[in-house]
Amino acid sequence: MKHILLSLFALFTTISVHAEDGHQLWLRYQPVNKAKVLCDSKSATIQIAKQELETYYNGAQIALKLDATMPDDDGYRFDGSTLSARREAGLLYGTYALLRGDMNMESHPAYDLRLLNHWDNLDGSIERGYAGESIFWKIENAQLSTFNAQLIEEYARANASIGINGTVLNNVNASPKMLTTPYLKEVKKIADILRPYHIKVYLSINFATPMALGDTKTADPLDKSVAKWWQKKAKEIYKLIPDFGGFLVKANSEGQPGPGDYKRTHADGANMLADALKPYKGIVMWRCFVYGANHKGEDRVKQAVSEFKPLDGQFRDNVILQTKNGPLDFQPREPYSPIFDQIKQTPNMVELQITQEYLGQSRHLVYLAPMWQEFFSQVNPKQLRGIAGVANIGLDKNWCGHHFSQANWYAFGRLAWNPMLPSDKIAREWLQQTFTRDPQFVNTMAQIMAESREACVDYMMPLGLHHIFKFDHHYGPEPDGFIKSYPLEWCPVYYHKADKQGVGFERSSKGTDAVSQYRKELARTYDNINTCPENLLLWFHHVPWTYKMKDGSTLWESLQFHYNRGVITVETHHNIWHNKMRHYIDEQRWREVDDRLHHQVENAREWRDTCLKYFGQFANE
Ligand code: GCV
Repeated sequence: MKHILLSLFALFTTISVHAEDGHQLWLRYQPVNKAKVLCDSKSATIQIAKQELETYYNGAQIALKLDATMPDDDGYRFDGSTLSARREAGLLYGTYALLRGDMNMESHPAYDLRLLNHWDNLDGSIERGYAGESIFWKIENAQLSTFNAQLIEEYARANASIGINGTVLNNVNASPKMLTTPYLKEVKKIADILRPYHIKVYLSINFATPMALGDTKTADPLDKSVAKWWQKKAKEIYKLIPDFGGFLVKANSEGQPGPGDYKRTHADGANMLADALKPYKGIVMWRCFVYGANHKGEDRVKQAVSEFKPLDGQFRDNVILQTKNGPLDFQPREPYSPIFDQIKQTPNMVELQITQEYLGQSRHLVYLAPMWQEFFSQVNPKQLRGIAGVANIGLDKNWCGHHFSQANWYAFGRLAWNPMLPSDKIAREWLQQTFTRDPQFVNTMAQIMAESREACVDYMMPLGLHHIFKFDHHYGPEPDGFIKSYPLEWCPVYYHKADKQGVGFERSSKGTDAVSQYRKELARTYDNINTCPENLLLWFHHVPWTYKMKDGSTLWESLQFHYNRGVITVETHHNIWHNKMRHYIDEQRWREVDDRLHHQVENAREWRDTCLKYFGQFANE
């Protein structure tokens, strides 16, 4: 820790004259070096808190106190002179709250589980990563090579500063190698660095690992040799990492192995793993992102409920179901996943995607907090056990590829702590810490951030259109996309169903009846074309081109309006940044953002032109 602070200090002294590369994220505190910090404990966590406060706190004196009467583990209270918490973690979170100028005297997290999910492969590549290679995994000369320990500590500090307390270190499309001893030893080294920052490590596992490694003949969860293998493996893991968090599992989904390969259920599979982890208090996070297996042919957005609802109540108490916010796949706008209405006895976690797979990746400025808040306005945050975010972090100097993509990492952490925090407040907090406190800059950019997600929906897929991306890499439009050898659920034409009558997917009671998976009042609202919110119209209905929208325009006119509005909005954003924002901040970051905004405008125009040309063929027939 000491060396990080010293090197950061050295950096600060040169910052004012040199360009900034964004590596410091929102942690650009200026050293004050005047606070006296009183505390008894010498633990590593307290030492971190102490050093941060001694260096950066702008008060004369502060005491850190462990207080067993505090209501939860991670919350903190500050009375003007003493920062109290039940555990050291709370003191650390309170420290960072003070440093960001948060005057909230008492704060408690909504969830115990606030996790990042890294889709990092063991060869260093990252699935849906747009900011360079993995910070954890690297192969050199065909050998596993170790990570940069200082970088991992910086990562830990950044996460602790926003309250994240767990991380899954590898891709859900997991390699069986992950659980071999050389890799587990690396995991132990990472866990040792993260521990003082109160971040637990978790691993994604490949369900067929024992068989793939040649240790068992099958991966059948009801086979004794298989269960035994997992128990032994759990013992090995916990010997190395006593506070290991548990497993994240993608099973029988997109080609991954799972209990279904042996005609067993997801509950059979999850419970077998849960039993292996139970003696050590480990958990299993079992993903509900499944389609194309048992319910092949059914509307894809219905399949998770069809698969998991009959299993509700059959899971061990250390299993949590982890489900994406929407029923399809991290689209710019989706209704929430009805799993959250249907699964009542098993704890649920929501999985959000910080990396912008479908929202312009790290090339578009799209602030995601408003989208996540839309989810929390539909699904009561209190009914969830935890929250996971698919990380957008890589080896790029600025961690996230786009300077403004850092805001999504930051916002995820802040919302995981308190899902009710307004997205505008988070944006302002982040802008002030990351760029400047100048109110002109902050007001303007907060406004741009607030508009950015709706602009993206407008220029990509307005009015409930979805999944009309280019194949595989999901960047740019391909509304005519159809590949015969691909599953239909990967083809854009399956989703928009444009023909000369209209456009949209009929999921009402007249169609696939996906609406019936929602709670009653909403099911009724979505079912009726006249009450269905217009921003989800084509998600739930196949709508005639001449359909009259609420403002009197036809559907086709409205579609054109939205695509054009999206483009105009990002053109305006770019103009403002280009012409007005330069003198507020350092040249390097200004230029890098400017380049990306320029590109974003071009890409938005491509979306508009391609989609309107394609849909126009039908609409104007
Ligand atoms: C990790 C989508 C993505 C895949 C991802 C998958 C999942 O299909 O395109 O890259 O795989 O979701 O969440 O499992």
